[in-house]
Amino acid sequence: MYVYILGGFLGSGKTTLLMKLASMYTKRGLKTALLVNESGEIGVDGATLKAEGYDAIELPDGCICCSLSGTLQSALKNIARDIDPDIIIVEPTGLALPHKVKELVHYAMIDEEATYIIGVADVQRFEDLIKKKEQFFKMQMSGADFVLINKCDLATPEKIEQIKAWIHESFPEKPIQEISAKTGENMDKLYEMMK
Ligand SMILES: Nc1nc2c(ncn2[C@@H]2O[C@H](COP(=O)(O)OP(=O)(O)OP(=O)(O)O)[C@@H](O)[C@H]2O)c(=O)[nH]1
Ligand SMILES: [Mg+2]
Repeated sequence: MYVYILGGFLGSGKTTLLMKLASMYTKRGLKTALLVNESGEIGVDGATLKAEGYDAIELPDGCICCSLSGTLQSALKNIARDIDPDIIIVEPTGLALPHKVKELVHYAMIDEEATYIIGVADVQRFEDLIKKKEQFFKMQMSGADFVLINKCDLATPEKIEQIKAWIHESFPEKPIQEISAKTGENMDKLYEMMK
């Protein structure tokens, strides 16, 4: 069982990406369960995800990396026991610290093969976020196994390169990939990275 945690600020595109990944894995015959701690604009809730045919659990309001840590852990255990998926994708809120979520996953699950954090950065709001919350952004990305620059359909190649360079300077060891979770651009490359 592989666990993917989508880490990124409010509105960066985590839910959009979650839906794309879920459909990609399901099409490839992998049983995928979704765990969302949603506070989002798109408002995809557990019921919607279930209606789309996914095994989905929606966690109540609150943050799964702090006040809801116990709820997260029991949800993970229930998913493993009742659904036994190949893949679990977890979307914390945009204010959560994904490395804390990862620690909780480790404590909760004895049979997970690997847990990865996918960092999601928003090309459109990048400069603004760095201006206002640089430290928080760095903390959110610090545990990421790789960083996605999302919404690349909205930016020029030069802009994308600038952001890539900035992220590379802060995290030289992390692979960086630009994608559009909306149009599906480079999702094939992401899939390769996730294997
Ligand atoms: N153009 C474009 N818009 C995108 C892309 N990904 C997400 N969006 C839009 O950005 C907005 C926020 O996307 P969400 O997927 O809800 O972002 P989120 O990270 O789940 O948001 P929170 O759960 O509130 O933190 C929505 O209006 C999406 O349609 C993208 O690749 N390109
Ligand atoms: Mg969301």
